[in-house]
Amino acid sequence: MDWFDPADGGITRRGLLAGAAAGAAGLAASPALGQSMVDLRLPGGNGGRPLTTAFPQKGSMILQRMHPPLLETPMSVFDGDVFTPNDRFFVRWHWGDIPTAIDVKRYRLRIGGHVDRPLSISMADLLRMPRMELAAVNQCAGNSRGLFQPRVPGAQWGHGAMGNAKWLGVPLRHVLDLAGVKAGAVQVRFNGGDQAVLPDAPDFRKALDIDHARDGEVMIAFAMNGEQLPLLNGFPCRLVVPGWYSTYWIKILDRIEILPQVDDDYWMAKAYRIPTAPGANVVPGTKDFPTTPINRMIPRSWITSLEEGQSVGLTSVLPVGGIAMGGDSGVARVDLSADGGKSWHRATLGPDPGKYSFRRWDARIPVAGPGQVSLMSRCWNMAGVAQPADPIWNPGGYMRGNIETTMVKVG
Ligand SMILES: Nc1nc2c(c(=O)[nH]1)N[C@H]1C(S)=C(S)[C@@H](COP(=O)(O)O)O[C@H]1N2
Ligand SMILES: [Mo]
Repeated sequence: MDWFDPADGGITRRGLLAGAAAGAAGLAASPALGQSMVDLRLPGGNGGRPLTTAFPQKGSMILQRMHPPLLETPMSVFDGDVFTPNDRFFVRWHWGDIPTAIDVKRYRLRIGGHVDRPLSISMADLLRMPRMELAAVNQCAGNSRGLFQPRVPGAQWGHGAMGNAKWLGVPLRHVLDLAGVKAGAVQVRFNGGDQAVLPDAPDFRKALDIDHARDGEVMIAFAMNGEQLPLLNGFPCRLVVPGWYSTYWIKILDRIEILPQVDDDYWMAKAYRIPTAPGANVVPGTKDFPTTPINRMIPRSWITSLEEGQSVGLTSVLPVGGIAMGGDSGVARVDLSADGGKSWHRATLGPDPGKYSFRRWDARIPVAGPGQVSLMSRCWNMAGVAQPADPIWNPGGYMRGNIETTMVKVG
C-alpha cells in the first residue's frame, strides 16, 4: 500500500513500476489459453469456456474475449470471502485501445466545463485529499446476459461479470466543490484513458445527474481491497457509483466535465438504455419501446457452495451457502427452497459490510429422499423488494434479477 502513503503525498517508485510493469508484462503479448474449461450451462449449449491465466495481475479467469479483454469470474470464487480478490475480479473494456502502462507521475485528472475553476489534479494531489472507504458491488449491466431466452446479442456472460470490493478514494463531491460547479449545471460526464479504435467510433463516456454526482457516495477510487487497482480494473483511479451498474464506473478516469445540459452522447442517448416498463421487461422480440438510461441495481442472490449438476451424498439436511446483494439498498433477508420454490426456509445472514456490498448467507435445508433437487435462493432488500420468480427480457440483455435455480443430485 505504500504507493499512496499520505505522509509524502503519495507516489513511491514501487507504485509507479507496479503500474508500468503490468502493461509490459502482457497486454501487448498474446495470452496463451489454459487447458481447463468451465461449463456455464448457458441455454443453447455453448457452455464450455476456456480459462486463462495469461493476463497481468489476474489469476484464473473465464476468457470471454481476448482483445479488448472480457474476463469473467468463476462462480467458485464467490464462495470464498465476500470481497472478491483483485486478481479474480472481472474485466470489461469496450474499445481496443486501452493503455498498457500508466506513468502515474504524468497522470492528470482534468475537471472542466461548467465550473468556476478548471482543475488539473495529479495523483499526488488526489492522494492528499479527504478520503472515504465503502464496500460496493461492481456489476455489469449485462451480467448473466447469456441466460436470456430468447437469446440476445452482446457478451454472453454467465453470473461472473460482477465483484465486490472495499473501495478507497476521494468523494467526487470534494473535487467538484474545489472546481466550483456553476449554477445551471445539469450533469457530470466522465471519460477514461482508453480510446475508440476507429476514428468515427464514439469514445466511451458516461454521465450522472449533478445531484447524484454530489451525493457524497460517488467516489474517485484509487484502491480496492487495500491495494492499488489492477491496470485492467482502472489503475490509477476509477469512478465508483455505489448501487449503480458498473457501466458508470469509468476506469482510468482522466476527465470530468460539468454539463449545463443532459449528455446527448452515444453512450447515454443510444446505448445502455432499458425499457421504462416495470422491471425493464418487454415482450421478447419487441423493438420499439420507451427507454431510459440504465441506473440502479436490483436484489440478486446466488448459491455458491454447490455447483450446477453436482452430486452430494445421501442426506436429509443439506448445507447450502451463497451470496446476496440488495442492489441500491442492503440485504434484508435470504430464503432458500429445495423443492423448486414450493416451500422456503430462512437463511442465516453473515456480517453486513454495508448496504452496497455482497452479504454471505448459509442455510441447512431439508431434502426429500435421493434424486434431483432444485435449489433456489431469493433475496429481499431493505426497501422490501424481493427477486421475482420469472426472468425478464429486453434486447440489451440487461438487469437480470430473477430467482436462479441450481440443480444438484442427492444420493
Ligand atoms: N474507461 C472505461 N471505463 C469503463 C468501461 C470502458 O470500456 N472504459 N466499461 C465499463 C463497463 S460497461 C463495465 S461492466 C466496467 C467493468 O469494470 P471492471 O473491468 O473493473 O470489472 O467498467 C466500466 N468502465
Ligand atoms: Mo458493463
